[in-house]
Amino acid sequence: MKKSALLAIVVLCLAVSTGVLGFMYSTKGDKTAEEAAPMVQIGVMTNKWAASAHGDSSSEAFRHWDKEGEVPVTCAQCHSSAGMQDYLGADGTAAMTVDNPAKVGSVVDCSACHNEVIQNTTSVVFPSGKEVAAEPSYASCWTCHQGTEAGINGSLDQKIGSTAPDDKGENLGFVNPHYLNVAGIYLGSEANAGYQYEGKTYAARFEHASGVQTCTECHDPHSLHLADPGLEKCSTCHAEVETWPDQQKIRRTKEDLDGDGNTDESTYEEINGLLERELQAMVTYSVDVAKAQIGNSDVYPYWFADKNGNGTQEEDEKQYADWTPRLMYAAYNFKLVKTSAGYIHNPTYSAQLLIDSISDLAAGDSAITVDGIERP
Ligand code: HEC
Ligand code: HEC
Ligand code: HEC
Ligand code: HEC
Ligand code: HEC
Ligand SMILES: [Ca+2]
Ligand SMILES: [Ca+2]
Ligand SMILES: [Ca+2]
Repeated sequence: MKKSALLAIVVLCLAVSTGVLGFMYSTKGDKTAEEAAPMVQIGVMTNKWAASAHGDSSSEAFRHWDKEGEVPVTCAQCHSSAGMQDYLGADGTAAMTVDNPAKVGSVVDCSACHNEVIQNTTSVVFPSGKEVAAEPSYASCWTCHQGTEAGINGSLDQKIGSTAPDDKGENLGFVNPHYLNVAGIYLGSEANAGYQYEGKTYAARFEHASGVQTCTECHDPHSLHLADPGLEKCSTCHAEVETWPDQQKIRRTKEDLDGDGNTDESTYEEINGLLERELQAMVTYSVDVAKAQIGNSDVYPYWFADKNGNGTQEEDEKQYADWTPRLMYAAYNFKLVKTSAGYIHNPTYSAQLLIDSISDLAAGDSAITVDGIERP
């Protein structure tokens, strides 16, 4: 038997025996058929979940703390089911705060989403302090997929303090928005996940179209794949979509977001073009203003001192240290958009954050231009 299947059965037995799922189905009457139907459904959900990233007990997202022996309170909210219940107050502790470290070895199991608190949720609080009205069907997604930082009222403000935009300072360093902050990107200025520059206005949530608005209208909450009928649902309105990854071919709007003169590109390509252009601007600025070239990589520490200027990290090239406020804002927005599939969850907000980062770098370095870019 596969390890994941075994785990699934253990979790299911635990869940049912401790009554975690009890509130989902109150068994009325004594007809066996009536009682059996929910059990079959639970089995189907369990199988889908066991094959998903949430049920993958070997993943780094759940194994990272094995050596320490416990998941600390600052991480447990999203990396352990017990931590999530502690955060929600579903375990009898205070709500909105994780009171105890969690045992290692747990995943995002049934009880993370199926509990009394989630079932009665009416709003979710984001790292910026913004509280946004939410329904139970996606409140759990928003609670974990909200990152650990805010562009406004977060560590960026604290670290930068009154340092001038192009100055270096002792406290400066990369502020990491963390992974898959999809709810933050999706909500735009309603959650302030991005660093929003003064004097600019930002898009609110991505008002997409009926039936593809919320997390769980698009994602099956158990398999995490696109909910049945999958990409066919997109085809009704986006004829260019036939099979995966055709969602990356979608285009509705016409602005030349990345300013490369090509307006026939897909939204995915425009956002990628902007990411490339922003990275290029960061490199130029780092050489001209910070006097030390920066490089980007997908793995920790994400930003390194590119001493030989070849764009890749060599062994002797350590974590980047020559930060200025402008470079910090740009690096924060870059990682946020890059790791949240911004093109699909909120293309307008994503483009605005990247474009304004490029404009701000240009204000500090006349070698950088925003030529051709059309801000949506
Ligand atoms: C608000 C929710 C939240 C909090 C709090 C949080 N994380 Fe995460 N973290 C996530 C999500 C969601 C992912 C999924 C990443 C993925 O699938 O790539 C993740 C992924 C990770 C990963 C795996 C990256 C990989 O390579 O797959 C590590 C390591 C990690 N987080 C460390 C931490 C640490 C350390 C803390 C505490 C200081 C923490 N996280 C706090 C939500 C959170
Ligand atoms: C990431 C969150 C999440 C996890 C983990 C999760 N579920 Fe669900 N589940 C949901 C959501 C959301 C719904 C749909 C509820 C709604 O539409 O209000 C749902 C619906 C269900 C339903 C159908 C109920 C109905 O009325 O249609 C069953 C049965 C179910 N889940 C069982 C499980 C089991 C068993 C597990 C663990 C193996 C599990 N779920 C794990 C979020 C989750
Ligand atoms: C208790 C925290 C928690 C909740 C609740 C939660 N997630 Fe996750 N989610 C995570 C973590 C942690 C990962 C990374 C798991 C891994 O790497 O195996 C993840 C992974 C994912 C992935 C896969 C990403 C990838 O890289 O393949 C998707 C999609 C996803 N979640 C969507 C959702 C949706 C939709 C909901 C709500 C129904 C939800 N999540 C609720 C914590 C959570
Ligand atoms: C319009 C449908 C739609 C909605 C609404 C939606 N998603 Fe997605 N999501 C997608 C598609 C499609 C992808 C795959 C994008 C790709 O890989 O090109 C995706 C990818 C993801 C990923 C993986 C990102 C990665 O880089 O691997 C996560 C996590 C996720 N979505 C979570 C959520 C959460 C949480 C919500 C609600 C705030 C949400 N999604 C709302 C369609 C949607
Ligand atoms: C009911 C019709 C409808 C369905 C179904 C639909 N969309 Fe859309 N989509 C739209 C409309 C209308 C827009 C333009 C919205 C706007 O710009 O305000 C859009 C815009 C988009 C964009 C941004 C395009 C741009 O140029 O900015 C993406 C990406 C996208 N949809 C992906 C998807 C995916 C993936 C699915 C399937 C999971 C899907 N859509 C399903 C109607 C739909
Ligand atoms: Ca608590
Ligand atoms: Ca273009
Ligand atoms: Ca190098």
